[in-house]
Amino acid sequence: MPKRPLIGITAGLNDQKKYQVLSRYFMEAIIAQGALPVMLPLTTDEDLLHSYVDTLDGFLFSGGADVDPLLFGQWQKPGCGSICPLRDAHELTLAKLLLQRSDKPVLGICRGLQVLNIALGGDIYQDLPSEYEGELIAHRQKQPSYYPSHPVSVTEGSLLHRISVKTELMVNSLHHQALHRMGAWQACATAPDGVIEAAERLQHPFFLGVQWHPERLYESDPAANALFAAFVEACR
Ligand SMILES: [Mn+2]
Repeated sequence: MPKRPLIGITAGLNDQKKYQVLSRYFMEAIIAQGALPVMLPLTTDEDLLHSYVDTLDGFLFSGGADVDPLLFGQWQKPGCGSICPLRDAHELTLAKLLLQRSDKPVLGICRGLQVLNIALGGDIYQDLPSEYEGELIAHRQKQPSYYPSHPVSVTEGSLLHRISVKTELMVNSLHHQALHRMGAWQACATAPDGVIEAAERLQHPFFLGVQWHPERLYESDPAANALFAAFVEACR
């Protein structure tokens, strides 16, 4: 049996702040590609996180609560949702360590995309419906979460394009925040209303984030499956 790549996955806290919580779909999507998911403890200890970065083969920044706007230089606005300061600090510390090296593939999903953008010096809309300058389509879909609800157009020649082989993808949409000012990476997919739906870092072999939830799509959608397959392959 080939060795399974070890993939660290960030997790959140439950409402009572007692248990760490992680949607099972992230772990199942990683297992489906022959890799071994490792749920990361919510720590800000740099030594401990260094050990994880050294030991594990890749890192998935998963979905979850909103990021504290103070971390990107804004006061909290009324539309901002619930915040987990410990998770913010944990993930930003981990992202900073991962940006210092290029041998550890990174995939961000939903909040994960947003956290990576903030780690790269960018910011986000705290609440799209109350802040977006243009006319929005629905990004909190009414369909079930495993159902694609809006298209995204993918930048030709991008890593995401090479993986998904298409310049238009149908994706699910379960977010009210989104990238605003870009950090030190490139947008590589946008929704019809102009909302940025994916980004990647060209200096890095695999450093990619998507706003949608491929972990709810991969069983039925070849492009979502290809995204996890390419991520795990990069981790081998
Ligand atoms: Mn969307």
